[in-house]
Amino acid sequence: MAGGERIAGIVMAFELKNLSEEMLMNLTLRPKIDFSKTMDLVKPIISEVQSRGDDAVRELTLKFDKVELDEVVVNPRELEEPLLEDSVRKAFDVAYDNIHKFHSAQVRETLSVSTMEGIECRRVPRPIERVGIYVPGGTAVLPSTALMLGVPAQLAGCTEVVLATPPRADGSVCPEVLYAALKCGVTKILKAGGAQAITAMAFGTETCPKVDKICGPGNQFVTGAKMILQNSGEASLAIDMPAGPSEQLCIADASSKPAFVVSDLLSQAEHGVDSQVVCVALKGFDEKVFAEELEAQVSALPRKEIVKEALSKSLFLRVDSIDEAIRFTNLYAPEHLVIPVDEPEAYVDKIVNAGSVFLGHYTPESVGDYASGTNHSLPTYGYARMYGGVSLDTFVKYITIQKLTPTGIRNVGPHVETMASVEQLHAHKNAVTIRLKEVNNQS
Ligand code: HSO
Ligand code: ZN
Repeated sequence: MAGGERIAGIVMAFELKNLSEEMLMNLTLRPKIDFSKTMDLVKPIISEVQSRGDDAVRELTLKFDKVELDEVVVNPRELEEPLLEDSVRKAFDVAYDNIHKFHSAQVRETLSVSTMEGIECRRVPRPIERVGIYVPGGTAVLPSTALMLGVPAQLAGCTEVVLATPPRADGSVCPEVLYAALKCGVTKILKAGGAQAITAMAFGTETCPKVDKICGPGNQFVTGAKMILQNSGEASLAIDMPAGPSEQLCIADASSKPAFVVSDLLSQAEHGVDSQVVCVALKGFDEKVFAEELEAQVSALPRKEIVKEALSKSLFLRVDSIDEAIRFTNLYAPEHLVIPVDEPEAYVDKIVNAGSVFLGHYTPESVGDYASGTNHSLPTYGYARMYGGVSLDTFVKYITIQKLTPTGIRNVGPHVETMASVEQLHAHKNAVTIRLKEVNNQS
C-alpha cells in the first residue's frame, strides 16, 4: 500500500494520521483466503469417508501423510504409557493444573428465577455428550492444543471425547499428545488429520464414534471440512468457530522494551507464513532499537524463513494517542492483543474486540499459549468481533426448565391467551383457558 516504508527491510510502516479512512479500513482486513479451491478438494474427501468409512480414512492417510495405519482409532488407555522426560512431564502437569483451575472457575450453577409469583424458571447446564477435538500435526505438532481443548471437555463432563491428530511416520501417536489425552480423560484417539479426520468424526465410521461438535484449529482443509459439514443437515454437527491464520497486535509506548516487543511479535510470526503481526507504536517508542532487535532476533530463529515471510505482510503503525491505538485495535479485532507498557490497565476498559489480552512487561503471549491457564484456541480473522475463545461453555449447552403453580397460571395465563389470539393460534390459547377454568373453579 502507498505511503508505507519498511523497517529493517521487513515490516511495512505507516503514520495512522496520514491514512484516509478507506486506507485505514484496508489495513484492518486480513489477506483474502480463496476457499473455492480448498472446497473443491475437500468435497470428494468428505464423500469418500462418508461412504467408505475407515477404509477411506486409511487410504487417505497413506496418500497425504504417507503412513500405513493398522488401527484407525485407538483407546488411549490401551496404548503403552508415553515415555517423557521428567521436565516435559512436569511442564505439561503445571499447564494442565493451571488450565484446569481457570476453567473450573467457569462452571456455572443452575440458575433459578421467579419471574412472577407462582412461576419458576430455571437454566441448567448439561454437557454436549459427544465431542471431537482436533490437534494439528504438520510443520509443528501442538500437544498444548490437546490440553486447551481436552481440559474444558473433561470439566464439562462430555462422555465421548474423540481426539483426532495426524499420526507420526511410524503410525504412532505423538507421546506428548498421548500424555495430554490421558490426563484429560480422552476416550478415543483417531489417528488421522485433515478433512478425512473431520468427516470421520462428523458422520462416524466403523470404529470412530459420531460426535455432535468439533473444536480445534487446523489447516485450510480442516477448516473447509468443518465449514461444509456444519452446514450439511446430514451430518448434524456444530463447530467452535471458523479458524484463520494466527495473529497478534502489540501496542508499544515509550515504556516498552523493544527487545520484548520484538520477541512477542516473532513468537506469533513463527506459526506460519500466513501469520499476521501488527505493532501499534505510540510516541517515544524506540524504533531504532526495535529495527536492530528485529534483525538480530529474526536471524537467530530456526524458523526464520517462515518468520520473514509472515513479517513481510505485517504492519507497523505509528499513532499519536492511546485513543488512536485503541480505535485501530478494536477495528482490527486481533486474536492476541499484547500491551507491554507501564500502565496497561488504562487500556482495558476500552478494549471491545480481542480474543485474549496480555498486560505489562512480563506477560508474553507464549504464557497464554501454554501454561498460564487461559485458553489458546481463539477467534482469528476479525471474528473476535463476535466470538470469544474456547471456554468451558464451548462444551456445554443450557436447558431451560419451568414450573407454574395455580397462582402462576392465574398471573400469566390471561396475557398468554391475549398473545395467542394476536397470533391466531387457538390451540395455544386453549391450553391456557382449559387450566384457568379449572383453577378459577377451585378458588
Ligand atoms: N498461538 C497459537 C497457539 C499455540 N502456540 C500453540 C504454541 N502452541 C494459537 O493462537
Ligand atoms: Zn503460539
